[in-house]
Amino acid sequence: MRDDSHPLTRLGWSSFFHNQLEALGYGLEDIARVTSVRRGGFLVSQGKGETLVNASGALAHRQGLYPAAGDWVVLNGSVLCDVLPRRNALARGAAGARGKNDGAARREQVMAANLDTVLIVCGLDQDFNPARIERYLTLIYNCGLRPAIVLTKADLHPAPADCGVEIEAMAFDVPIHLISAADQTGLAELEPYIAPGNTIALIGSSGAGKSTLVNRLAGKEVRLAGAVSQSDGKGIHTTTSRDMVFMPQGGMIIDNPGIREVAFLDDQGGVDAAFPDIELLAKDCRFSDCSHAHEPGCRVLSAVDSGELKPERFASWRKMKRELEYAAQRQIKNPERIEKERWKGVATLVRSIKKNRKLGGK
Ligand SMILES: Nc1nc2c(ncn2[C@@H]2O[C@H](COP(=O)(O)OP(=O)(O)O)[C@@H](O)[C@H]2O)c(=O)[nH]1
Ligand SMILES: [Mg+2]
Ligand SMILES: [Zn+2]
Repeated sequence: MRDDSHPLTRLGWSSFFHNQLEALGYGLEDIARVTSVRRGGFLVSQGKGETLVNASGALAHRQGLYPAAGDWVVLNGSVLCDVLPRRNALARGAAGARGKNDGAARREQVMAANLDTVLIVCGLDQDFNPARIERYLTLIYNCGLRPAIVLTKADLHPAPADCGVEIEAMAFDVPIHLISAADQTGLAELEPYIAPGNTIALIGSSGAGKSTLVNRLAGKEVRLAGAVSQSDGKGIHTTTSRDMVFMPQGGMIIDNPGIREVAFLDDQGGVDAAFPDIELLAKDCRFSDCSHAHEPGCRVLSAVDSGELKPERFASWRKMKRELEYAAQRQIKNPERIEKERWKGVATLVRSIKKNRKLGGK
């Protein structure tokens, strides 16, 4: 669909979703986008204001289809009755599930759907933590999403550029933006991410500076930004809802889609994508299935010995691999797999139609 005047286009509607409509039997007038997930229902928009709706009972029982912020949904009057297949989704295991041997680890939770970019926001105060950025990168890659890194509060650091260089060394091709919301430097670099129709999500720890960033980009106070709590040094949770903010630039920002703890889904190649230096070395290991633990002729271990690969870097790779192995054992479903399962039926149908055509044509 290339009808720029349609109100849904402003919300990010694209041919990807439009092409599904006919097969699913829905009309464009039934479509809305979820802008907020509330205790009492869902806020949705069709391009003119927002309305509160409830999910149908049938939808509530379909696993993996609980609507998230950014989802395109189908309305039947004021009832949300279906979720359109997602282009992508930011998802993790249920909060607090890491390391616990209960059913919670199996449940994956979609935090935000249909995103163009995920911005990792990290403050250059006590929040600065390269290992955490690595974890976020892996999560984003595993979800098939595109990351960018925002190092904010540059005004609080004596040598902010050094932090940029340090992150650059581990994040390779990921764009890095050094900004300060306080003195408004570097903000212009972020404008392309929120160009008309684009949707981004901001992730980062509480107190990192996400809401302040949204406010500066919006040019007014649209989010509640809070001080870092004095008592425990952790940020107080000033962001309780998962709201989508409509930016004057024409794009949409989902501020803080509820990550408190990154619990990993099974490895979709995300670790390798986040550690291309180690992957490159591993190509020269004597054994192709080398685990880089004790094997003779291991190129990765020799690089650690020679100082070519930093021991901390190697340690965080090992830690990540261990966590992913653990998560994989839990048989967690990822959103991509849920989508695949959903479409398997359709694909089988299409194949059988093609086959019949071929046979008929002979
Ligand atoms: N000095 C400085 N403080 C900032 C900056 N950005 C945010 N802050 C402060 O950091 C605290 C947490 O910010 P907030 O936006 O609420 O973080 P959030 O939890 O990630 O949304 C607030 O006290 C902000 O005023 C910045 O660029 N420089
Ligand atoms: Mg906030
Ligand atoms: Zn090896």
